[in-house]
Amino acid sequence: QSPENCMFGKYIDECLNDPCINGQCINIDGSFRCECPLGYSIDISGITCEDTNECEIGNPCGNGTCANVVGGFECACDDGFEPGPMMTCEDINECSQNPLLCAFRCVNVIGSYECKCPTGYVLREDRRMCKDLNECSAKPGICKNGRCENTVGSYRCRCDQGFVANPTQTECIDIDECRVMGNLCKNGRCLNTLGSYNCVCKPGYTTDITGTQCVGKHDLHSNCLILTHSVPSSCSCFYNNECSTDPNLCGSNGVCQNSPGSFNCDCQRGYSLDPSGQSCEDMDECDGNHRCQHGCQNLVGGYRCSCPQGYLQHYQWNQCVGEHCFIFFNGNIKTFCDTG
Ligand SMILES: [Ca+2]
Ligand SMILES: [Ca+2]
Ligand SMILES: [Ca+2]
Ligand SMILES: [Ca+2]
Repeated sequence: QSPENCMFGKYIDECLNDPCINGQCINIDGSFRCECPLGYSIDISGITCEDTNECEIGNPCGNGTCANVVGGFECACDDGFEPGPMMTCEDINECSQNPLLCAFRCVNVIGSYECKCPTGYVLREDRRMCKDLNECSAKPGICKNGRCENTVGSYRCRCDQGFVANPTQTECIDIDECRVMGNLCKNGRCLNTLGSYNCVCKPGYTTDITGTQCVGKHDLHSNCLILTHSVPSSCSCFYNNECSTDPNLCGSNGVCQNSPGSFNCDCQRGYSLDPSGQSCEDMDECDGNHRCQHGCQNLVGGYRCSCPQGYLQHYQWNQCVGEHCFIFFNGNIKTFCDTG
C-alpha cells in the first residue's frame, strides 16, 4: 500500500470529492475510476467523460447522414429510408405501407419500390399503371419467317408460306411437307427444307424448275414445258402416255412403246430409228451387209438382189439362176443350171 492513499489508518474514498466530470465515480481499493454514460468516453486524463463522435466511428446511420450531438448522434435518412430502433436508417417497405401504390404488383426494393406488370404489358410513364407492350416493335426479329401482329397483352405471328404458327401463335415453324403431305416427289425422295422441300429424283428423272417435282427428262422438254409449282394435278402430265397422246409418234413404220417418263420407238424390220428417235426411217440394206451376190437394190422396207442379164433371182435360193435350167427333185434339190 502506498502511504499517500492511507489517511487516519483507513482508505480514502476519493469519490466523496466528485472527481469525475460527466461521469460516475467508482471507488476501488486505494483508488477510483470514472465510468462514462452511453455516448461519452473517458479522455486521457482519466477523469473527464467527453462526448463520443459516433459519426466518426463506422457509419452508424447507414443510408443517411450522421450528425453528432452531445451525448449521442442523429441520423437524417435518405429518401426511402427511415430510422430504425437502433437509429440506423432502414428501408421503408412502401408496398406494405400503401397497397394501392401499383396497378398490378408492387415489389419492394432497398431505398425504393417498383411496380411490375404482367407478361405482355409494360409500365406507363407514371411508373404505376400498365399498358400493352407492342412486341412487334419492341422485339426485333420476332415472328421469324412470318409477320408480327400486335394484340392487347400479347401478339400473334402470321406465318409465311411453308411455315405454320405454333399453338400459342408466337413462333413460325417450318412445315415438314415430306411428312405432312403424302405422295410428294413421286419418282424421287422428298427432302424437307426450311420453308419448302426438295425432291431428290431417281435416275431418269430430274427436278422441275421449282425443285419440288421429279419429271421424266423427256417430259421436261416436250409435254410439260410449263410446270406449275405445288399443283398436284400438274403431275399427271408426267405420266402421260405419249404414244396415245400423239398417234403419229414413231410414224407408220414403228411402234410406240410408252415408258415411265418417256417413250421408245420399236421399228419394223427394214427400218431403223432416225436421229430424232421419234420416227423410223428405211434402212439401206445395200449399204451394209446384204446377201446379194450381184447387184443390190434398196427398197422401202427391204431390198432386192439383181442378177446379170439372162439370169433371174431364184425365188427361194439366194442365187441368180439361168432363165433355162433344170431342177430335179431327186432326194436333194439340185440344179444343173449355170449359176450367175
Ligand atoms: Ca456524441
Ligand atoms: Ca423500399
Ligand atoms: Ca401486345
Ligand atoms: Ca419445309
